[in-house]
Parts: sequence; structure tokens; C-alpha cells
Amino acid sequence: MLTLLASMYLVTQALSSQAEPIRVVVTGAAGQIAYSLLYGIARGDVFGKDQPIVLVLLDIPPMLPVLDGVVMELQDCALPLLRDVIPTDKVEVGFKDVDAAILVGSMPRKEGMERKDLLKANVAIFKTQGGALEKHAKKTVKVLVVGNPANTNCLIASKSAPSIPKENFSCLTRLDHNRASAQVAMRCSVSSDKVKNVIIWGNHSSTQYPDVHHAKVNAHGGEVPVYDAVKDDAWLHAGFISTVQQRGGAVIKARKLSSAMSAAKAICDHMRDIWFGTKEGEFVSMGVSSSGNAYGIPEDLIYSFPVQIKNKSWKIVGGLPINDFSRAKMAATAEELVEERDTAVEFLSQ
Ligand code: NAX
Repeated sequence: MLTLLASMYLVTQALSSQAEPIRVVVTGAAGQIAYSLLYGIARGDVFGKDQPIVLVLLDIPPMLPVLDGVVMELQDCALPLLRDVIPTDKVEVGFKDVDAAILVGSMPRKEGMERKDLLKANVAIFKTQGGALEKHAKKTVKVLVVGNPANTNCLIASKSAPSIPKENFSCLTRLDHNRASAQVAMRCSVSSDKVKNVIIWGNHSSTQYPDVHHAKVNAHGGEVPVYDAVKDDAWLHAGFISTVQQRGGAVIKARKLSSAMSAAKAICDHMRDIWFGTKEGEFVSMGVSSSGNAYGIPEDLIYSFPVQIKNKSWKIVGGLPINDFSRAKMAATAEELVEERDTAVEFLSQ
């Protein structure tokens, strides 16, 4: 009897000490990345195994019937952390009181569409969503932009939400980062966790610069610079870089669909690092606001840098020596972003 009472007490204690649910919105929730992503979030891969979640699924009106199917599947997963799932096509519902916003949905490039028209359509989407974040989200919300052009969309969302600190906005270059780590790991015949501190500089586009000058491989019981472990500078300066830059296109060519499983995994990695911090002595790549004070990159861009995260705040890793080869590539991708920003900002003011 006493044992029964004691265990009932423990259960009551456990229930009462359980955290309040956090509210997480995913946009483009009827799409293919979201289909791989939502399960990971709902089972606790991102915000922790003890953190209950209310998932808000935002998409456009024609996709509401599809969202209903996604809701049913999430329910059928019978996940204990998932307290509620709310499908919607309204930004004021989607962004209400959210703690985290993962903006996956964007306007895809259609056949014959000019780059400028694509940018214009996306500025309209991210201006609206930024405005809704400003109005309805918690001021502490962490916003991760995935939908392309991710860096510039992130900048537009941030500019449209001036009362939310711009440090709360970031864009996804973690997939490129993971691709770079995996390429080096395969080359050295080690598992990918044995490779650390690769860097993706700049834009999430084919001008991005995957850089391994500061990366290390843990092999034979010690850490060695990637250049010493790979022993093939020609590959590191050419084939490696273009493989990472072109990987998205290669996946589309093979699968007839763009990366989804790996994109979802990268989103989980990115948001989990924001929530819980990066490992001691390690850094990750993330598109974040450039203040103009790091590595000569102009201000007012969302540029991918190496960052370390503690207490939900990121810091750009400073002081890494940059050689001429790297500097030229970092500048080229910054130039593309400046051009993209200037066009987008013109549309923003229209
Ligand atoms: P899908 O076309 O499968 O899904 C996109 C979804 O977004 C659709 O359901 C669509 O209805 C919805 N959507 C469109 N406009 C919306 C709006 N205004 N509000 C809410 N939802 C809206 O694309 P998917 O493969 O899931 O890719 C989504 C985005 O991720 C694309 O822009 C893609 O280019 C981008 N990617 C970015 C990556 C990165 O590393 N930053 C890598 C993966 C991916 O390519």
C-alpha cells in the first residue's frame, strides 16, 4: 500500500513539474521538407525530450486539405510531447505567441521566371510574415529562415519586425555545413562526428564558400588539421568546394526532387544548437546579421559565419586567419548578397 502511495506521489510530482508547452510554427508545413521535419520536432529532437510542444502548421489556402492529412499523421504518431497541432492559412493565427518560427515556405522558381520576379514574390511573403511576427509573436522568438533565397528572405523578415532583436533571426546554411563535414569524413574514412569546425561563408547559393582551413579531423587518437588528414590540396581547393556548392543541384538531378530529409536534419541541428548551445571548442555555420565588424563583410546582410552559441545567443568566432584564396571567395559571395539585398530592399519600400 505504501509503495503504491509513494509511486502515485511520484507520478503526480512528475506531472506537475512538467514544463509548459512551447509554441513552434513551421511554414510551408504541407511541403516536403516539413514532412520530414515535423516528426523530428514533435518527438523532442530539437527542443528537448522533456519539452512539450504545440505545433502550428502554416501554409497557403489551397494546401489546407493536405495540412489536414499531416495533422492526422502527427496525431497517429502518438507522441507524448505533442500537446496540440494547429493547421492554419492565417499569419495572425500562425505567429500568435510563438517561441520559435521555422520559415520553410517560400515562392519556388517557376519556368521562365526572372530572378527579379522571384525575389519580388519572396519579399512580399517575408514582409508579411515579418510583420506578423512583429505583431503577434513573443519578442524572444527565435526565427530560422529556410525558404530560398534564405539569406535575403531572412533579412526582409527581420527588417519587417523591428521590435524583435535582429540577433533572433538566422538562416539555414547548416545543410551546406553538414555536406562539407560529410565530404571530408568520407574522404578520411571516419564518421562525420570526427570532423569539426568546417565553415560555410556567405550566401546559401552556389557562391557560398565551404572552407576547411580551420577544420580538424579526429583520427588515430588525435586532432589533425583537415589539410594534413586529407593530403590532397588540389581536391580541397577545387573538387571539394564545387561538390558542396553544387550538391543541391546534384540531389535534384538524381531524385527529381530537392533535398528534404537532409534539409530537415539540418534544420533540427541548427535550432537545437540555438536552444542548447554549441559544444565547447566547436563552431557551426549559420546565416546571421553582419554588423560590418567581422572579416570585412559589409553590414546589413544576413551572411553565413562560423558561430558559437551559449544561452540562446550566438557570437561570430573572431580572429581566424584568412588567406588570400579565402578572402576572395568570401568577398565574392558577399557581393552577390549586397546585390540581392539592394534589389529586395527596393521592393520592400514599394
Ligand atoms: P515544397 O514546394 O515541397 O513546399 C513548400 C511549401 O511552402 C508548400 O506547401 C507551399 O504551399 C508553401 N508555401 C508557399 N508560400 C507560402 C506562404 N506564403 N506561407 C506559407 N506557406 C507557403 O518545398 P520544400 O522542398 O519543402 O522546400 C521549401 C523551401 O526550402 C524552398 O524554398 C527551398 O528552396 C528551400 N531550401 C532551403 C535550403 C537551405 O539550406 N536554406 C535547403 C533545402 C531547400 O532547398
